[in-house]
Amino acid sequence: MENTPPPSPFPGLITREQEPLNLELPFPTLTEPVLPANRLFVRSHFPVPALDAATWQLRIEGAVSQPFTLSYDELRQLPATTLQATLECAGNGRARLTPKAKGLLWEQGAVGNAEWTGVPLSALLAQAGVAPDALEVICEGADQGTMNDEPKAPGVIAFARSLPLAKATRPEVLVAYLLNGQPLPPEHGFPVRLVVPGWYGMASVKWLNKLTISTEPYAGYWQTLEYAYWQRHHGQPTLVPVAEMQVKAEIARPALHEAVPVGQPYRVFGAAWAGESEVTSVEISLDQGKTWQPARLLGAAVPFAWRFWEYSWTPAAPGRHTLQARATDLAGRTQPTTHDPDRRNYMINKVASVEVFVG
Ligand SMILES: Nc1nc2c(c(=O)[nH]1)N[C@H]1C(S)=C(S)[C@@H](COP(=O)(O)O)O[C@H]1N2
Ligand SMILES: [Mo]
Repeated sequence: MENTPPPSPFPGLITREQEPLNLELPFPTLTEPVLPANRLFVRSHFPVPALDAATWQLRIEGAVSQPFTLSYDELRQLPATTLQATLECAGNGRARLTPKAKGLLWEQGAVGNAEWTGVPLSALLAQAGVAPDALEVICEGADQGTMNDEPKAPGVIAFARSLPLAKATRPEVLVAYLLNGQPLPPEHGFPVRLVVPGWYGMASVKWLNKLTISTEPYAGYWQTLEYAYWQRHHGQPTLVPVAEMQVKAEIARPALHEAVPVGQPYRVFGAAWAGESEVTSVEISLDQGKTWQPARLLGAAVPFAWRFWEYSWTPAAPGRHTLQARATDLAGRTQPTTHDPDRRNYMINKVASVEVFVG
């Protein structure tokens, strides 16, 4: 029918913003550890650029001995790596902050896990010959626009983030062109994006078209005015770019305010991830955090990917109950009970909490 909109290419995702496109996974619908491309959340700051793989180029320049330009076909001929990576937006969970935070109010689902294929960034850096005094790689996307919230960006800017060389040269950081074995969908960065496993999503620059190797720390819009948080250095709060994902468990089921039958076993289910580390345990509390019981980790640990977990709960009494979940990583780091205001509206990993009705 003429007046019917075309079917959504992202069935079931929650629209947080239409333009630019921002879509969230309804987390209680989680079932598969590797999500199909149309179930991955979408986070964009500008309209999706219409790019053509036949004319796309990646320029590598700056503090290098051999600047060069790479075409899509040339990139696809280089030795490739395939890996899983869980990408979480640094603002995921913002809807749970009080007082109400500024920014998109993501609930639980600005996170997803998928399989990516691409060329290790380290190979391109080696080909360019990075100068001995180089510090960072500034990674720029083809999308552009104006940022009008105060403090405003100075006119039209691109999306760009820098990666310190220590991370940029790790084997897991990919210049990716396949998502679950298929070319990237336009919304996820077609034809080529960066994938930075273990780091919050903003590091994985989509529509990648330029790498500038720099000898100075980059202080661009996306790592100062946005995606930066306070660290206390020398007694002074200092803005630092958001980087590694914090350890976190999310409860998929029961969903918030779900009705759960009394006296029957209920399968509490969710996912947990730990940035560059590994989830070593997930625990559940039914008494506001006084005591914790171990949940069961499912499947095998996959580096940089989330891990599903379950816990069998038989509620004994009707009424309101609060379920809490927390994960711990290999370094013994666990989740805080409150959000540290120094993190501003990013890196939200306070203990997950879901209120349900038993009856
Ligand atoms: N070029 C470009 N890259 C980008 C963004 C963007 O707006 N433009 N958003 C970033 C943010 S904040 C996140 S969380 C991830 C989301 O990736 P996805 O949309 O493929 O899920 O992309 C990152 N890369
Ligand atoms: Mo993000």
